[in-house]
Amino acid sequence: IRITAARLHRVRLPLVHEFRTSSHRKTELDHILVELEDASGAVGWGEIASPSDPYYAPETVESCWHIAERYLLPALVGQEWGTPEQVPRFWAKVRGNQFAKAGVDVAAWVLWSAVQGVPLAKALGGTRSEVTAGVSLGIEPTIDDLLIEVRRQVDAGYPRVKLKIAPGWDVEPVRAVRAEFPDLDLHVDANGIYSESADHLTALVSLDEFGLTMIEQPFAPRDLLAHTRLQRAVQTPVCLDESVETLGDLETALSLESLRVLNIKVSRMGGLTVARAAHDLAQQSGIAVWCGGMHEFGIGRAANVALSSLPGFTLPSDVSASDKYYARDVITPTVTAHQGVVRVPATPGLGHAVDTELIAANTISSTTCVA
Ligand code: OSB
Ligand code: MG
Repeated sequence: IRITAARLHRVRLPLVHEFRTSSHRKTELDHILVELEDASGAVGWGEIASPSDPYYAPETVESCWHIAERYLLPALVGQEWGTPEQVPRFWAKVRGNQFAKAGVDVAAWVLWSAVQGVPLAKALGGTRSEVTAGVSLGIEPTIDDLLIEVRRQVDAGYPRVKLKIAPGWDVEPVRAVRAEFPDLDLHVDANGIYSESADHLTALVSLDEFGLTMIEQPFAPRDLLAHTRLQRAVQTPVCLDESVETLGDLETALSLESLRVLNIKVSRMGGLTVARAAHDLAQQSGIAVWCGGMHEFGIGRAANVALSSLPGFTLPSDVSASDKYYARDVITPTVTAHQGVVRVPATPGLGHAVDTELIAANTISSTTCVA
């Protein structure tokens, strides 16, 4: 395959419900859609799902645009390649910038699987025809508001709920949700906001009494030893998200016993090839994995669904139906869930048509790179 043209589209969509975490607050999202075209005219789409501010990871929408436009697309366009595993080599010199890389990597996988006539999930080695989704709920103004949101999602059929926590919004909201939903598969995500101060540790250890499935990323990304120490002190499995950007990070975290569960995100790991390798390593190491999300539009969401079809993804994902996030999504049909179950498409490539009209109507800026 030879890419002859590559386009970036910065697209803005409003969220149906404001989302707040310990690190950010959003009512609308700007994601960069990546469109790769090969010499035969075939097209593959990917999505750069970076948050706008550098609070989850160091990247921003602007940094992703810059890296993709200046480094990733020029390195790829005009080059000959056989399989998508070869694509990241073109930008091997570029350090970090996983979100930017992930969007281009996904576009290459989508293009390649479409040209081969195989579903993206099959191309990756996926074995499931359906995957189970949970939901991730943000910090709400009050505990009553949170209970309303949990009720809404449980009624929609989602079997697992994750709650964002932060100091001052942890033990009490979890206690309230647990009291009303005693059997719910429930876990918490702190996005790295806690320290090992006495009051923070008291709160984290107190969460042990609520039968949570996991505590996700309590401490800052590089603080692997803090996660190791917490895991020794609590029964609840510690899950890593932000800490694991590369396979090397995962190896280090495994050898330090910093985690018992891994959240694998296509965006955070720089694409499907690395995300799949993380899945393989976790599986060999006996660590349960699940697929996390970054409020992706339909293109990134469909890639997450495809990744989740790999055999090691045994825990419910954060890849909920499009309508939890957006009134209109950029693919047709949109991603849907019935009782929390999402079907994995069996048609070639992405398995969804891309709604180029909706994209054009919501595009803020675009650029093209040609051979
Ligand atoms: O930590 O998983 C996270 C959203 C933005 C930034 C970080 C995270 C999240 C989510 C949302 O939890 C998951 C989703 O529903 O896409
Ligand atoms: Mg997380």
